[in-house]
Amino acid sequence: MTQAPKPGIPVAAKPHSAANLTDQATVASGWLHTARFLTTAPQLQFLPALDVPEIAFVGRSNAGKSTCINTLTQQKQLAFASKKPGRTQHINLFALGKQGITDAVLADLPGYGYAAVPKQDKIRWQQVMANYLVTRENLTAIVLMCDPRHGLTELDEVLLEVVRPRIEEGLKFLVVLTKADKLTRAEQTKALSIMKLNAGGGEVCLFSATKRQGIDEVSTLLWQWAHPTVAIETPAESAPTAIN
Ligand SMILES: Nc1nc2c(ncn2[C@@H]2O[C@H](COP(=O)(O)OP(=O)(O)OP(=O)(O)O)[C@@H](O)[C@H]2O)c(=O)[nH]1
Ligand SMILES: [Mg+2]
Repeated sequence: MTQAPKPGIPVAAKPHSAANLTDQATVASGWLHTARFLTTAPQLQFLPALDVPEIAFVGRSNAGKSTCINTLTQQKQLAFASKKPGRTQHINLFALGKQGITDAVLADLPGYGYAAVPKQDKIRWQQVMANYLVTRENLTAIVLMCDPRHGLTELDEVLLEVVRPRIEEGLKFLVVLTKADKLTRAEQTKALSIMKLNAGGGEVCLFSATKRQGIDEVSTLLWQWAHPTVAIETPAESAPTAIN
């Protein structure tokens, strides 16, 4: 029988959930820290065929994809981040996994929507990306980076249309609201709830590389997606505490 909560004392719905989340984030963060450069390619046909889960970071140019990868992996210059939009021009793959054994891959994709890019290059890139998103066989999840000050752009919507059939088939999907440090608390809450309505069942979270916000949440999700059959052992589960 469960005890009724004492008046005035807040009771957590799941007493151990916060601790478990911290443990999971620690495991996820250690795993992400193993990231190393794997390869770079101008388009899909030059990428190696892989049989481990691949998680792609996509979004508008300058949204913060490369910075997010560097933040999650705790490495300063793994992915090239820059103030100048259009810095990432290839599909860059980073391998993850302990003891040098690759068990997943992160893909940093070039951003789209940068006005100064010549039209031909824009069209070419959109085709490369659509081709990648539709046909990359080991693609397991997509992380769409979106600056909440701009919301979903027309090209974000096009991307969502392209991947919708795969999402319906089980492809995982997360919208990361980047640069949350540029918003007030109230604006963050509002941006989060609006995006939850628009994300079509995908996950949504706030993120800031500068304020180190949302890192545990995103890391844990990526770890879970890459290891769907593995449960993280928490100290409480692996080493039962003595009952006095
Ligand atoms: N304030 C703030 N700035 C950020 C954050 N994340 C990235 N930036 C800045 O945004 C700019 C673009 O970051 P990138 O990571 O290069 O963006 P990208 O999406 O990889 O850009 P492309 O490669 O051009 O598609 C850089 O000047 C970053 O320092 C953040 O969380 N907060
Ligand atoms: Mg980049």
